[in-house]
Amino acid sequence: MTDKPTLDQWSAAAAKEVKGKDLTWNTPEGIAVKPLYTAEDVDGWEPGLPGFAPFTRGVRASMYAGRPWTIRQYAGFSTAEASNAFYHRNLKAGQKGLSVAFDLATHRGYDSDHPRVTGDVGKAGVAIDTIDDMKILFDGIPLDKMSVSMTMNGAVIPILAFFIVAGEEQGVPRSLLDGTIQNDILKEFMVRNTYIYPPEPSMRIISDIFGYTSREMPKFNSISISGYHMQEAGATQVQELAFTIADGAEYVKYGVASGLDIDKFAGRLSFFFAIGMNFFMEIAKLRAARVLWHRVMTQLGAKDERSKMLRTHCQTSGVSLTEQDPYNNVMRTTIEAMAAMLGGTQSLHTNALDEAIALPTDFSARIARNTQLVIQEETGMCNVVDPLGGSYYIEALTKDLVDRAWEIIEKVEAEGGMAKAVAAGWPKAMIEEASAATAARIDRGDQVIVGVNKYRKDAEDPIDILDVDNVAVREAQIRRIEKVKAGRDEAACQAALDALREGARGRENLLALAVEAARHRATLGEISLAMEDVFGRYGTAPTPVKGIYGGAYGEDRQWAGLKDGVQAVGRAKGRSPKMFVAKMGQDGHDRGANLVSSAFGDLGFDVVAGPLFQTPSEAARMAIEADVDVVGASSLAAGHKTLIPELIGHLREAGRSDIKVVAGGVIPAQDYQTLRDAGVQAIFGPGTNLVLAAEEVLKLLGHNMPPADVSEAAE
Ligand code: MLC
Ligand code: 5AD
Repeated sequence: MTDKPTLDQWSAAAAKEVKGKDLTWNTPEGIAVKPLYTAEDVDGWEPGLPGFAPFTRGVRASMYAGRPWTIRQYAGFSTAEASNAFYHRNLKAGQKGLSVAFDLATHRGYDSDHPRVTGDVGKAGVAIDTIDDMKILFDGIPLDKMSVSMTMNGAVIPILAFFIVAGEEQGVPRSLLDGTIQNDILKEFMVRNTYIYPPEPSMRIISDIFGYTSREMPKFNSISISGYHMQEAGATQVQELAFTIADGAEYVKYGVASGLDIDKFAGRLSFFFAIGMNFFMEIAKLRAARVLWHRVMTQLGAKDERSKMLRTHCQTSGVSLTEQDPYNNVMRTTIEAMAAMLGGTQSLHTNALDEAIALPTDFSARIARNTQLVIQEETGMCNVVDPLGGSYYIEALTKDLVDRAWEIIEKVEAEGGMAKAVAAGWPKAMIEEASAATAARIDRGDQVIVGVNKYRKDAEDPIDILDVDNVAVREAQIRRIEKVKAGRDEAACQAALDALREGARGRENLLALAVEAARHRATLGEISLAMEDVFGRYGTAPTPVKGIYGGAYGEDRQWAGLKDGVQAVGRAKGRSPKMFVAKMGQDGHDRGANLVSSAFGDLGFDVVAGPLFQTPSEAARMAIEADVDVVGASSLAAGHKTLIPELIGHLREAGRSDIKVVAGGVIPAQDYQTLRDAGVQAIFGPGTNLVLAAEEVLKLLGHNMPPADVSEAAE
């Protein structure tokens, strides 16, 4: 018999195989992942059993062996009719729960006839203006049987009111409504940007919803505390974990401060995480999240174990998917879906392969849904609870993530909680720094994206994508708004809106008042405005991070050459080249705009980072007043074909057609010619290398980089 080999012997054997190369993997969150984990790494760590505190191994004893997670695909586009038909087709094909995506006009509390939203109606989700739209959306879908998630944060009061009244008019009392409202405003201020009101009244709205739903809607999840959008904005998994749990703690504190008993509402709080490509880290993240929430809720004084149980939805990561070689996205999503289920999610959305450029078609939605059906019904993976439990690596990662996230949570708490931290801005800055570092890693090729910065195809094959005609949708919506307004008891409707306005001044429950207004056919815009009259509308200016993107390039020759180029243009002009980064329409996705501002700023451009939500004429005015050389319009929510041509029109009218306009973001190749015909001089789609983009912009400003550098960059 030979002796059991020791860890030292293993180390020596491995070092010999790789000739002494360091096999440690330093992840973006600063975790040094070793090439081997053993019992020593989990000494003193006890994950417990599924269904029992702290729920490390899952919230249910039988987990998927008893009931698989809910296949819940997020969807919505164009009109209520079109989305309703899509839902019916999806349910017939195996989807189990609904999840509504609203358009950006709706998110931001505007009716479709509002002049600020012409580019956005029906584009990124379904347009909902009135209770009639909501009833059509759920036509033929019994709201006492089907659980419905609604991703709504800004206009959460009118949307939830419409949902309640749609149920009533379907014959379903609100006590039987099953579903989830996102209702998570803190992450909106941090990363997603579909807020309407300032932070203080926004937090009151959340407490009002907790109060109303805990009394009246016992089956309804009153919030979906979301880390998803943080990861999409560039957060590391540790940041996502920490800020999400800290957000949850903050909401609980506000609920308690508003007079609610913690155990009366905490059992209906739910969570939402992103699942990216770091497979084992994502599995560990969900396990760590449950441990952390249990700890936080125990500290906050919850007694009922259900109040401390973290139930979550997951969505595979949008940013991990690519426009280039899009069929790779099917594999990426499969891997991510497996991480979500091995981590023990309750509900899951799998992204479609055309994610990086458009909303799903029936074709791409089918593959996305089938990804989950295949895992559930063909693989046997659901039959064993937490099959990775006890893996040295998974358990060690879980423990490590708990410890690292806890450090950040303690910092947040020491500074007075998440609302204060968000107001101070440091969580957002941390996320943007991580985002800039990731962009630089990818652009430099240090982090591989197959088909983008390695193994790229010479030419991409076009795929069929969904294109929504926002002009037609808007016209149809306006007709319905007019019809609803013409058919209502105007005096009763105005009285209900006045009561809501008064309630906003006082302390009455805003949701209860909005339900009354919805019954009287007040529109979403009217209900939102009644509260805006009292609370005001909130806005922020971006503050791009400095030195992170450029810092990653260090002494890089190509980078130095570009900086020289920027200086050369500056000498010719007598000042640095100036770029205005414009965000038009209701699209609050600012990751791309912030990255461009950071990278171009680091190169020496004088960058004017425009505020969110400008109209094309406001953007044109600001560009002219700042006397910029180029406008970079960033569009991630499909409004580009309306908004960018309008911007160019305004510049021309003002006699400033010399100002160059370039476009970047989620712009499908099919739209390039339309934009070029309108006068756009360069287009940077998803996966654009910012260094190459800067070269092209310099070229537009009359400076050509030496050809040697160009070929080097393309390698
Ligand atoms: C579950 N159940 C079991 C069981 N497993 N019973 C016995 N044995 C088992 N093994 C019970 C549960 O207790 C529950 O009943 C019921 O079955 C349903 O299960 P669930 O686990 O609660 O699932 P679900 O209803 O799907 O709820 C999941 C959730 C919820 C709690 C996470 O909040 C949810 O559906 N969230 C979805 C959020 C979402 O889709 N968001 C989209 C965001 S997109 P009971 O009676 O206990 O309730 C986005 C993108 C953008 O945000 O635009 O930016
Ligand atoms: N339908 C389907 N998926 C959507 N997403 C956003 N809007 C929709 C929609 N209407 C996806 C994004 C991203 C995440 C925010 O949800 O593409 O992954």
